[in-house]
Amino acid sequence: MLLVMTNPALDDTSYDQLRQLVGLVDHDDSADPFPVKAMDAVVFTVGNATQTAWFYQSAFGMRLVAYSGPETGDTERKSFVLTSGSTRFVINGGVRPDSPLLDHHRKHGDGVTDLALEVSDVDRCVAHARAQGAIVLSEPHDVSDEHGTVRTAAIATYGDTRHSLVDRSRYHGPYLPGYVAKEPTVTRREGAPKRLFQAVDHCVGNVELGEMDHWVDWYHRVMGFVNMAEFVGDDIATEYSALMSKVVSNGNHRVKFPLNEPAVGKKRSQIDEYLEFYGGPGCQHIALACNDIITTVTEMRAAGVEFLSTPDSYYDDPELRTRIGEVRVPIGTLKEHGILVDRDEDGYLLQIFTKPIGDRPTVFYELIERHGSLGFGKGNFKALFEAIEREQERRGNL
Ligand code: TYF
Ligand code: FE
Repeated sequence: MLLVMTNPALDDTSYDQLRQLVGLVDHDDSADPFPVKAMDAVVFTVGNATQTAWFYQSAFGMRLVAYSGPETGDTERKSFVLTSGSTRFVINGGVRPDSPLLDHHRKHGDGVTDLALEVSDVDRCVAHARAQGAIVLSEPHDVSDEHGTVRTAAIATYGDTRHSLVDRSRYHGPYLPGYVAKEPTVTRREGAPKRLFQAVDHCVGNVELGEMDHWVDWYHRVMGFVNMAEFVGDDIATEYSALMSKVVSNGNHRVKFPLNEPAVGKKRSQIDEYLEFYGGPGCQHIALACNDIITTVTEMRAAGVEFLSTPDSYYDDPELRTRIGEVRVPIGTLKEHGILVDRDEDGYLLQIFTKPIGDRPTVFYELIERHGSLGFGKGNFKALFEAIEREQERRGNL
């Protein structure tokens, strides 16, 4: 059965829209050992949740929808919930000096603590995960308020990152019990697009040298995820990327997790730089699926978001045109905005990458507009990794 969750707390995004946006494939999940519907939320721990919630409203055009904090009875932390289409971000910050969130922040800086997954049977998923040796951080339990009941649990993944498992089928509140609905604190400019992105396309993890295959195997065994075709192997690694990468996904590709490890190359790996500054493995980038990447980049740039620059030679390469064929905008427009383009047997995609968004050279974003392609921009790896290395060099970390 092909069903998309119609989650009352999120804007509806139809199955057909998602199919194009994130590259869904047909899949019957009735025999899956750990059926995953979608990302429930990307949960961040940051040094200043109040200002980060402001950033995601003003620069990423997200809608503030829920809040929990001292004013609502949570004396430990402030927590802001923002959405954009089917995307949900939760931004947490510690209020008291002894908050464990502040310990997390001291160690990792601003980062992703939880890639929360929406599932329909929390108990079944946890039982399977435990049998496969996963560490259960929180046993299945109900949390309730006047809006209903959520059943949830959590398992550990790479580094200090976790996967909360959330069944919200019996819940109608703005996020989780304890949260109150919150009005936006930033007024949208008149005429601004309704939203700048619609869905999370993929979430990438950086792991230690030699650990990538362990985590690929972990996602196979624990979550029943499958390998996607795209990977960065030895050949590309030694030539220019300085990283190896494999992609795992749930059956219908709604949830995709590329996993990177550093490779010993000519230069110091960007993954080593991440691991040093994050203080271990963690989430490296979140790719956001857009309907109109040109408008999104224009809006985000105007709000101060910095993107990696692509050299003119990328667009002036006579082979580019034959490689990509017809795309929906002229190459000149892509060049003007620094947007990369790649084509494979299924179609094409447009993509662009931000610089790291915090103080540490760790977490960044990708914007992606898919037109049939189910890949990750393999044809752009060289140009992309060279752009990342230019930034690494500017930071003195190459
Ligand atoms: O997610 C991906 O695979 C692409 C390419 O450090 C990529 O966005 C891979 C590794 C990396 C940056 C981008
Ligand atoms: Fe990516």
